[in-house]
This record gives sequence, structure tokens and C-alpha cells, in this order.
Amino acid sequence: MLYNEKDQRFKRYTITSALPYANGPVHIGHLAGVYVPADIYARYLRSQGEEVLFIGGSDEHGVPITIKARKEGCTPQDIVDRYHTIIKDSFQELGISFDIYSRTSSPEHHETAAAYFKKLYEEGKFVEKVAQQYYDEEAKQFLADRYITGTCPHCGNERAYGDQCEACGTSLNATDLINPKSMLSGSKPVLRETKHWFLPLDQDEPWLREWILEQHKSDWKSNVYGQCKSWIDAGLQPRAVTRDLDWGVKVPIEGADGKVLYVWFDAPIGYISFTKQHCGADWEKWWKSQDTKLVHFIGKDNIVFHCIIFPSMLKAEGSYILPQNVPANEFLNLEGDKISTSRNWAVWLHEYLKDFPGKQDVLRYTLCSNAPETKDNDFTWKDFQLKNNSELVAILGNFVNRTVVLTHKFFEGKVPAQGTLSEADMEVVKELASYPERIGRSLELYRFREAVSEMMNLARLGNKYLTDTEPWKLIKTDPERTATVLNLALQICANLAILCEPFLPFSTAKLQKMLNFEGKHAWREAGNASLLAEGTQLNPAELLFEKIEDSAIDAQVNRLLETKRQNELNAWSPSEVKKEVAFEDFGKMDIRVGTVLECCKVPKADKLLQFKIEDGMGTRTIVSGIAKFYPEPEKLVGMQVCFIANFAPRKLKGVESQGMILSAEDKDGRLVLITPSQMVTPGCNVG
Ligand code: B3M
Ligand code: ZN
Repeated sequence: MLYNEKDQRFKRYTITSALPYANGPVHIGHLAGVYVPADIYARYLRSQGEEVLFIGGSDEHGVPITIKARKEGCTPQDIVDRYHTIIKDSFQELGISFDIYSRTSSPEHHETAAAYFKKLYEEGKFVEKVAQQYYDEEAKQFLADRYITGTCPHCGNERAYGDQCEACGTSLNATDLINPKSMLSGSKPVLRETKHWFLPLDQDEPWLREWILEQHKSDWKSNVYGQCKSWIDAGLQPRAVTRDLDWGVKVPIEGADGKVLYVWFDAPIGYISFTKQHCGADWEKWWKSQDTKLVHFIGKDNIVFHCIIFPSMLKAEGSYILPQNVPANEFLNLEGDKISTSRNWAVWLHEYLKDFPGKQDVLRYTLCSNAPETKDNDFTWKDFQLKNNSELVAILGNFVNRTVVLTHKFFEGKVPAQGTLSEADMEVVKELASYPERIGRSLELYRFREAVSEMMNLARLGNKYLTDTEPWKLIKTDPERTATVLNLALQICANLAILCEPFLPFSTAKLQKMLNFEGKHAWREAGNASLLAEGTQLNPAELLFEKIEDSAIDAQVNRLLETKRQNELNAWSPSEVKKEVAFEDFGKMDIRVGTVLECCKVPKADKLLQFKIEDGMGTRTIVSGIAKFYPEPEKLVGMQVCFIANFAPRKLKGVESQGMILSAEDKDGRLVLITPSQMVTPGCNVG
């Protein structure tokens, strides 16, 4: 039975999680924003005995996929096959408990999406319009969505796409872009006429306003509500649901050759087609029954599609329910920087699973307790280590371990008898009883951070109880009382073995095994202090969590630093080549090699080094502004450098400099001395 009264009228839950594009693997931003909270929610509801259908799948259409295929010289199908497998396997390994994880390139999905379009078409729900669209004359192709880039009219981002600006999150039409450019040929596209079908969102405004802005004023998250409100207030525009492309669901009507459904039209229908795939004939109750609660877990860039466009598609069809909630999260950053697939600035799930085998729960825990629920948030590896070492290991793991080890030590691993409870014991029992509701209520309100911190508070309660009662000392004077203490501590462990499950399924399974308390336990069993019967034989103690050492964290941080270095390198381009000069002009320069005899800092000048150079004719002094880059100038003695020998002498900080030493300026402004690749005779010419 759920705690939130509003939810009690629902019999079943259709939980969807945004379909990741199969053009790359899944990263921690996706997980924290969508999949970890959705999975916790689904697991919680199942444990509450609710009927749940948790749907996921890969979004295999859309321009990013065809662009990637083009770049790699393969077919879009190759791309989606590759990433669908990686994504699906890594979700499974992380314990994301989808009832079905399917894909939109499947024939079943194409059929459902096409039929959906056809029905709306036949019922006259679309507006047919011939519109001007960008066309690339070199590539001979219409440029849908991401095939166009340009400047966002809202925020000035120069890399906005034809359908969306990722910098400010605004959803765009390609014709809104300033300075549009084709992704295919780089040329300036021209406008050409083409026919498309539009969803007349403008006509939906009255009911959307009532439904979202009135009915869901208090239960939708403020970030979601706010975005919807600004969309609706700005005035909704008809939205094209077809594209001139050859990758996607073919538009199933005559006269639509070369056109497919817009990816944002077909993808949410994926939720429906996957339900059919999973449930067969019995699928409709999940989508058409008033006692079903539909909840979409998404990231903030998907809000308009799930709160306005998809509901308007559902309403147009007529027989579907609308979502009751759309708990969208904000974005997770990584070490202070926006996560970016193209810059490889991410922690990829499949790589994490390889680097940290068996530590799925650590990632789940960190991402949940740091989830960007109300504002963007930052993931750092240091914090990940801290959450593991000082919370999972030091609080939860430590409490369970102490309890089980002491029970083995003092009571042969059998749950000892619960004698008379002291007042302090009764306080603990009372507090214990409040946890299922404390955690559950937070979860029902989509407050996952709050919920997971309550979960940890229960472990804290247990730890404090042991510290206060000191059973390891008590055993010497009062074995009977010790039995009661350990019994109660074990009861807390058993409660954890129910209440941690949505968050930490792998560790919970271990804990259940240790306690000989395996199997599916209902949420409502928790909250009482008699879950484990006296005499139950425990299994040997096992560590639930292990400390993560600095070396493991350093390796990850170094990988990111290397990525950053690579990105800077990629972003750098050499300065423009100067105006052409004649050979004679070059010949005027007298460049030679000399050997460094002495080198020291110029007093009272941070930047300058004073060189004494053997130049074949004698010695000369040259002052050079490279002190910052050679902190140990004496080490340069013996090295050969190149210098301009016929530079007019000039005084620098009171020292006369007779020439100029050549160095290369690296992209970060670092100066590096130029030296011949083999020793040569001092004074010889360079040219
Ligand atoms: N494929 C995910 C994204 O925008 C998008 C979600 C579709 S959910 C129907 O990254
Ligand atoms: Zn923008």
C-alpha cells in the first residue's frame, strides 16, 4: 500500500525511461538523470506489491545516427546494431530491471508506429502543408534537423542544430537558425518546397494549459512545470511529424515517397510497441486503463516532447491515457565540465563496469545521492571514492559486518533471543518502524536523493546502537543483554535487506544471503523488529563493500586529464602563415649555433635568463625571456642553441644582449629552446 493517497487509486504502473539514441554508449549523465531513478522507482513499486511494467529500448532513428554512419562509412543499421548491444548489456549488468528492453528498428515497432500515423492521418488529425525547407544542392538532399547547424537565435550558440540548441535547451526549427550551414557539404543551404504533415499543437493549447498548468501545478516538479509553462505561454506552433530522409519509419501513405516519420514521432510510440511486444494481446491495460499510472522518466532536454508533443499525439488518437507525472532531471556534469560525447568527456557505463567489476551498487549509490534533481550537479571521482569509503563501507558495510561477525563470535552464528527491551531499545524499535514510510514517501514523490539518504540513516541508526551498547564489552558481564542487543541489530540488518533493495540490489542480495533471509520481501514486512526468527542460522560474514584506493581514482582522473589534453590539442590550430618573403630577405638573417657555457637568472627579472654562449669566434652574452620554462638554468650548460647573430645589441634589465636565442612557442604559450639534432661546431650557420 502506497503512502501517498493520490496514488492509491492506481492499480498498475507503466514506467517508461527515455530511449537512448543508439549512436553511442550510455554515460553517467544518462544514468543519474533517467535510468537509476527509474529503476529505483520500479523496484520500489514492485516491492510494494504493485503491478509494474518498466519499459526501455534503443532509439534507433534520427539524424545523429545517419550522420555517424556516414562518417564511419557504414550503414545506419551497423551503427545501431553495435550500440544497441553495448547499451542493452551494460544496463543489464548495472541491474536496471527493465521488463523489456527493445529497439525501434524492429519490424514490430515500424508496424505500430506506421499504423499510429495512419490512424491519425485518416481521421484528419494532421495539417498537410507545403513548406520551405533547407536543401543542400551539392549533396542533393533535404536537410532535416541535425543535418543543419547554425547560430541559436535565443542564446547565440554557434553550434545549434536544426531541431534544438543544446546550449540553452530550446527546441528549434531549422529556419530559425542564423547563418545555417549544411553538415553534409558545409555549404549554405537553399530553401525548397516540400510537403509535410503537421501536428496542430496550436489547437491543443486550451486542454494542455488546463491539464498541465492547472491539474499538475502541485505534483509536477518545478523545472518540468516551468518549462511547460514557458512553452505554452509562448504560443504553441504546429509541428512537422515527417521528414525527407531515408532512415526511419516510412510514411505509410501514398505520395510520401522518400519520407519517414520524424524520430520524435516514432520514438515515444516505441513505449507502446515494446509493451505490445512484451505483453501480447494483454497490452492495452498498460496504456488505456484509467487505473494505470503512466510515468515518464527523462532528462530535461526531453521535457517538451514528453509533456506536450507526445500527450498531444496520445490525445489525438483518443483511446490512450496521459502521463500522470514526468519526473525530469537536470544535467549531471563531470569534474566541473559539461558531459560531452563528441569531446569524450564522460564516464561510459560499459567502461566503468570493466574498470570496477562487482561495484555496480557503488555507482548506483553515488549517482542517486548526487542526482541532479533540482539543479545541475557535478560528478567527481573524489566524491565517488568518498561516498564509497565513508558511507557505503564505513556506515552500511561496517554496521552489517560488525553485527554478523559478533553474532558468529558470541552465538555460533545463530540469531540470539530477544529478551526484555530496555527503554533505549524501544526508542530504536520505534525509530526503525518509521523508516519504510520515510523512504517510501520520498520515493513516491520522486525525491530520490532524500530517499537514499534516509536509507543510509537507517544504517546510521544501527551503527549508533552498536556504539552505544558495546556488545563486544557487554558479553563479558551480561550475555543475556548482549543477545538482545545483537538480536535487535540483526533485525535492523534484515530491515535493510528489504529497504535497500531498490537502491542497492546486488549488495542487498548478498546481505539477504548472509542473513539467511533470501527471497522477495514485501516493503510492508519492513519496519518491525521481528523479521529474523530466533535460532536462524546465519551464513558466514562477507564484506558488502570494499574500500576504493587512491590509485583506482587517480587512474580515472588521469584518463580525464589526458582527454582534456587531447581535446585542447584538437581544438588548437597553428597561426596564419605570414606574408611571403623573398629568399634574399631570409638571407639577411644570420642564424647560428652556439654552445651554452653559462646560464643563470638575471637578478630582479623573473622572466629573463642570461646566457654565455661560445659562438666560434669567442663568447657573447644573450638575454632570453624563457626563465619561467627553465627553472634550473644551470642544467642548460653544454647544450647547443640557435641564435640570431646579427641582431642589434640591446640592454635588458641592465645587461647587454648580443643576439636572440630561438625557441618554439607551444600552443599553451610554453617556450621551448631549439637545439640541433646532433652536436655541431659552434658558430656554424643555420639555413
Ligand atoms: N532518444 C534521447 C535523447 O534525447 C531520445 C529520447 C527518446 S524518448 C522517446 O537523448
Ligand atoms: Zn541556444
